[in-house]
Amino acid sequence: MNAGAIVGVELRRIALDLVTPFRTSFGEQTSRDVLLVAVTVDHDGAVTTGWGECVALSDPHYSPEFVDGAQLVLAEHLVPLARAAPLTAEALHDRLAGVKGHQMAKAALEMALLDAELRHAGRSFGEWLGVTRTTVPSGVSVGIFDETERLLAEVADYLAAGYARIKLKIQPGWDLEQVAAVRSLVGAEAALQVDANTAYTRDDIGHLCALDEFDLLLIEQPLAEDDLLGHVQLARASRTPVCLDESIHSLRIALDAIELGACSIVNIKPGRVGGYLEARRIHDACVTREVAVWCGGMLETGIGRAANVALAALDGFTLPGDISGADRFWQRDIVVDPIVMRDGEVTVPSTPGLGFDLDMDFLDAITTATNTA
Ligand code: OSB
Ligand code: MG
Repeated sequence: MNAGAIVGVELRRIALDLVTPFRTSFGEQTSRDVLLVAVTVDHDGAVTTGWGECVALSDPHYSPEFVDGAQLVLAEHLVPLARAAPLTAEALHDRLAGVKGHQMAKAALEMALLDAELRHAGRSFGEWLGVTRTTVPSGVSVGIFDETERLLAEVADYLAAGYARIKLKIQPGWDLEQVAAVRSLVGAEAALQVDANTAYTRDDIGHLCALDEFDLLLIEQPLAEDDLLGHVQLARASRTPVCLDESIHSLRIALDAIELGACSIVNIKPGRVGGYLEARRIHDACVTREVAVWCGGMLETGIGRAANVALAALDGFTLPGDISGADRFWQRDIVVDPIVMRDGEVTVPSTPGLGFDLDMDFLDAITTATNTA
């Protein structure tokens, strides 16, 4: 696509309450303070606005990045580099390479630029990626509760709704008993997996092997982000496939983790790896190596979710993603066409851009701050 000149950037913060608190081993979310990035791009005199969403959470408890930090990095480092000369979304990764880390901030800017380019070209993200599927299976991530009964009731509701796969958040003290209870509730055939968000240590490898009897699709990120060797040791000891989330920041780390045997499945989150283009490269490399991938989620609004659904339609995404219907997290989404889960599937967007149109009245009503950069 043609290079465009960024002629305006808006950094907007919105406050969106979750329909129900979402608890993980690293904390509880009751609402999201989301940073949105709007870029106005001039392509040979035609001016288009594109939107991106930064997936960084309020506190640095999932990743080192957090929303206030991401906004500062965007305003003071990334936007000035992006504005220095016309560019395409594909060129942005290299343009920003001098800034170390800050993948989520970089990804948000790349999304906005890509959305603007695709809208200008009248192309959908799915078509640009070359996907052929029109729907993808929809999985749901289920949090931690005070009581197992509550967990079972939630899981029963999601199953009844038709979700194609259930993911349970686990932590020490909330694992074997709960997974056993859920497995007997859902039956032997149901697709079930767990996510520990780094809550265990190498000393727990024996304990984690006790999950093998529950026929899980995978265990996601049991150990620390930087404990690749620990994950190798667990993968050797257990039958449950090990999947990495927090550890994977780039294509290079993904390839190293696979080659070392630290994981046999990769959770691809575009925000965590610096954008959808790096996400695509990781997907492609995993396909070559016959490593299964799936699309993770970060409690995104309809902006991020639309793009995730298109990405997840690539052929290598052979496992259901954390791409639930918008109503799993939001009373009202910021897009006019929120994701709907039906018969265990969600539909790949086909409109120009990343695949959403904003409900501007609602967006304005929940905006807490707007800054130009
Ligand atoms: O570890 O996958 C995770 C949400 C926030 C931060 C980390 C994670 C999650 C989820 C939610 O599990 C998945 C979703 O957005 O549907
Ligand atoms: Mg995870």
